[in-house]
Amino acid sequence: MKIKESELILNPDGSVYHLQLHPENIAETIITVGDPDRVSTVTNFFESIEFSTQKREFHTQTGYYKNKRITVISTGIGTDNIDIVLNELDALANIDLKTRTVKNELSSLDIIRIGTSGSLQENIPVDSFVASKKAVGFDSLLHYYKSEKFQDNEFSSAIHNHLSNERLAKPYVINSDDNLFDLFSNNEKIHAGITATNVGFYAPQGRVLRVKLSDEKFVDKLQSFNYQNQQITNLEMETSGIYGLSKIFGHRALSLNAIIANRATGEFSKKGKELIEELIELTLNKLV
Ligand code: R1P
Repeated sequence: MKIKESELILNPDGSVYHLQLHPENIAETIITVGDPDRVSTVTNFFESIEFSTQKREFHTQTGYYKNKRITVISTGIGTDNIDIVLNELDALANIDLKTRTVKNELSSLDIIRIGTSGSLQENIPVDSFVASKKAVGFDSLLHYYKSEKFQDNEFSSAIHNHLSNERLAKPYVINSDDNLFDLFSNNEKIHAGITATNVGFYAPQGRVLRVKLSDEKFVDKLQSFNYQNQQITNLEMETSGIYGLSKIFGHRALSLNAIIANRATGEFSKKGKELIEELIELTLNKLV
């Protein structure tokens, strides 16, 4: 079935609408970062860059690291942007843009987020790393997609009951790709974690500057949640969307977090730039 022009929007040059990419511009391994400037922090490690473009917050470069072709793309902040990036990457991989039809043979991408995050637990200190085994999405993105079979409903009910706040939608819970997770789990600096994703940086992550929160105990409750010895380790703004849409589309995803703040102790990293560079180099060397 042909997908209408209003649904799959292409630019006059045939590239996908927001990312401004053609199918040949992307590799099968994709690294996502939030900050457009972080794209070149990653590709500075590359031997060569074959392609670069930027539209809005979506900066993309494709090149080679130790002979492996990798695309690095910035998503900007939040799961609303993740909806755009994941759908357009999937369209590049799995839709014939000329005929506007889904390809008969679908392909899977490896999608690895390298981002920053705040730890919720004292034992996950500033300047460490978290690989997200699960994502808990408070953002509602996945509720718009048919996705029930990919969700961990028991975990989701447990956290929803623990938070006991009827204003909040029930969070969706999605696992990382097992193989990608295992690749990063045998490193002593990387903690295995459960990452909560929310729609904002301030009240949705329990930060108070000038006005009160609707639930002053939101972060306390996230910190005290314990389900079958599993705790929520960190908070950020993209992982659940990446995990949810990757599962639905048949891609493999992993989120790697550089812990730059600790919400339990109030500390903030003094070497954020070096920390993210260390995580980038570690990630690239695991992927080759
Ligand atoms: C907020 O400052 C941003 O930082 C974190 C959050 O998820 C949010 O995008 O990740 P990045 O450093 O990858 O952008």
